[in-house]
Amino acid sequence: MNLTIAIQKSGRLHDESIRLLKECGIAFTNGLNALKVDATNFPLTIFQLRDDDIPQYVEDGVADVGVVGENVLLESGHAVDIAERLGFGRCRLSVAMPRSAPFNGPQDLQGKRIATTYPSILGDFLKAQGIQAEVHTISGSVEIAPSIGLADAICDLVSTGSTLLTNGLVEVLPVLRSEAVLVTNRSLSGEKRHLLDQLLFRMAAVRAAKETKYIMLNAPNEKLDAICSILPGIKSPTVMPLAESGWSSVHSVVKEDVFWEIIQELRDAGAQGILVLPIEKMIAT
Ligand code: PRT
Ligand code: ZN
Repeated sequence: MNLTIAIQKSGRLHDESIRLLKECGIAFTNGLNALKVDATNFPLTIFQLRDDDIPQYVEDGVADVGVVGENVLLESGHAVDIAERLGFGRCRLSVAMPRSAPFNGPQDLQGKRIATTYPSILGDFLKAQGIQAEVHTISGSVEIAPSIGLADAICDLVSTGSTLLTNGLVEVLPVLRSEAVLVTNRSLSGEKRHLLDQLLFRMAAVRAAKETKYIMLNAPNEKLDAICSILPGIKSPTVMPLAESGWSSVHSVVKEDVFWEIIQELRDAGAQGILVLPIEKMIAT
């Protein structure tokens, strides 16, 4: 029995979804153009669909799990669980207005016409903020709505902000931060849950590796205590003697987000010949 995963067939989330599966060691034979692709080395079948259909398919159990933007998931309102946040497809859903329009706070949206493809998320947001505005649901090219007189403001996805800029709009109010998420059907069988757990385990190892670097350095033996206290490692650093007496090599791992601070501390503590290497997979437990 295969676990089935729905991913976007083409579009912004497709390549990263495939990359995620490949990084988890999943291989496919038949071309990736097919609607249905079987993995060759893991009991997994991939369905390639329009992103908008994925929450429904996962809720109905047509696919067991799926990769979809949180924005699409929330707008759809389908009942699925989020098993993992995937860290790609990041964007925000924001209200934007023409550059010339005055905006001093959410109350300035009162009575305004806002065009969007996200009426549900926007409607909930406005309600929570106590703003009464007219939500105009349109199916695309939201950014041109103000210039053609269809709306006073828009609510759309923004990543770099260049689409807003070229249409003379400015982001005035963030509504939602979104990224791709792995969603799961709520009544997976024990067998499928077991396969999903294996997949999640691999994803965690890939993510941990991306967040961590392997570090090697040389240090005079009298400085080892100070250096080891800076480098906690998974358990503790590895210390090996160098051929030159009185010197050792120290190997450990460091978190990407504190990496530069740690390098500076290590240099100050007497470390030399520091090498930093990427880690491919990391299984910490
Ligand atoms: O064909 P299908 O229905 O599957 O695809 P789609 O056209 O509906 O979706 P697609 O591929 O455009 O986006 C898929 C998902 O990517 C979205 O649901 C988001 O979760 C995520 N994502 C991340 C984005 C963006 N960034 C993004 N910038 N989706 C759309 N945009 C659009 C935005 O709507 C606007 O038109 O890009 C434009 C703004 O980009 P910037 O860089 O100019 O700010
Ligand atoms: Zn879509």
